[in-house]
Amino acid sequence: MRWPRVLIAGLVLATAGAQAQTSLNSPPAPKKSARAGQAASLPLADATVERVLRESGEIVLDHGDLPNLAMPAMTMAFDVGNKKMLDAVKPGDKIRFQAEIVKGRPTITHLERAR
Ligand SMILES: [Cu+2]
Repeated sequence: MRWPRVLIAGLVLATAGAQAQTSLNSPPAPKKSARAGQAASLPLADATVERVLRESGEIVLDHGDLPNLAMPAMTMAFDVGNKKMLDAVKPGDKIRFQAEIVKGRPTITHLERAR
């Protein structure tokens, strides 16, 4: 037996209507919260990536002054606050970053490419 065309059209319209209703009623996407706490106010420091040490989860940076850590410019290894940072950079990359002491170790808490 064939479905009457009118019935099929009605079902399609009803389904489309339900979807439209759903999207109209869905709440707006939550706004991204502002970066919390101290990190937001730390200045970005300049650095060049020297090495990426995947085994130990560290990045060696030739970095400029880090006033918040009372550190002059030097080359040293930092822990990463997020393992994805290890994939985001390679030796020779110029970056801007923030570092803080986390669990007693200097740790990159923010990292972005230098423009
Ligand atoms: Cu240092």
